[in-house]
Amino acid sequence: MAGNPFPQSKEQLLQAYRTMRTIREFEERLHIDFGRGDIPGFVHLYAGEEAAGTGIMMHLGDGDRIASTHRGHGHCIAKGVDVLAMMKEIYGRKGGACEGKGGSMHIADLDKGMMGANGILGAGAPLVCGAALAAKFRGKGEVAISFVGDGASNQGTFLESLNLAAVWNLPAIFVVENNGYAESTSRDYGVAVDSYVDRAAGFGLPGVTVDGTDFFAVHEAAGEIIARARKGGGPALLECKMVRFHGHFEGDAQTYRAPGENEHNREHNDCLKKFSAAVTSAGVIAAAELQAIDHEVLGLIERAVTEAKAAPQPTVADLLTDVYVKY
Ligand SMILES: Cc1ncc(C[n+]2csc(CCOP(=O)(O)OP(=O)(O)O)c2C)c(N)n1
Ligand SMILES: [Mg+2]
Repeated sequence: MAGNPFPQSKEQLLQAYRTMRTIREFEERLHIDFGRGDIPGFVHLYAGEEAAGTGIMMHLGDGDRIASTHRGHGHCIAKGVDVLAMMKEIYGRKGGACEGKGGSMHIADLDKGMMGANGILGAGAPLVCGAALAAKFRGKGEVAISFVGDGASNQGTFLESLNLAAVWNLPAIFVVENNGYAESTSRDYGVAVDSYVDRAAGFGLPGVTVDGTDFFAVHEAAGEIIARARKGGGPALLECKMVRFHGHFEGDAQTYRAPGENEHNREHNDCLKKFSAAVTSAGVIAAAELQAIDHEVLGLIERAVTEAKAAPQPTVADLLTDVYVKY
């Protein structure tokens, strides 16, 4: 094997691939199971967007906090939330990350610094200001990261949070996951500026735009922003341009897409294909090593679904537990 031309070690590259592949297979399986009518509630899939969550979260530890969105499965997996507990949660079963009472849009795991997915657009950004303020007082160099979609980036909560984070010089990072749509509305219909870097500048924050389907670009940009925030350098905005492979929600007929758009994205904008091509052509990882990971991941997802289906549903008595957080 040739030398490693990437800034990441081989171990880190394998970890990145495993995380992205786990998210992809988790989501593709949900797509199938939701279609069969096995899953209650609403489901929004992160397939196609894996490089963003993965490239960012690899820089974080459990003490760093994130606030996610309605499209949160990938953020959870990349932040280290247990995949078996996540599947149970989405199936609405006891033993789930929130004992089966939250479902797809409310997965949280405070021990992992995952403050929660969120069905309310823009709700994560103020939470992250609070978490970042606490981190600043603790003085251990922790950061807090808010994820927001291009549509939700118009919410007042998000814009106020940018201002607050800048005024207080918080170790807060705002990631705009720009997949080009808010439900069926094209981004250009709803956001006046072309670049989120300009929008960040209006609030006094530095901003960077990267190709969110390129793991290496995301990892590098996020690394710089996070390292600066850890040292007291203040907040920043990171825009990741990306594509979502599925509809806005499962069941979306996607009539707003151009003909062949999904096929084009799967062929040319697949972050996993790009990553695999880069590491194998550089001779750093053999295709067989990636295939071995694929095999393991499929086994994990199969086990997660089997365990979720076998787990009991919450009882009426469970309605009264975990209503208030105990400190
Ligand atoms: C405050 C609020 N307004 C509206 C909605 C309904 N809603 C759910 S997702 C969505 C679009 C979100 O688009 P974007 O922020 O780009 O995220 P994406 O779904 O593309 O990941 C809307 C309007 C909501 N959940 N919360
Ligand atoms: Mg969007």
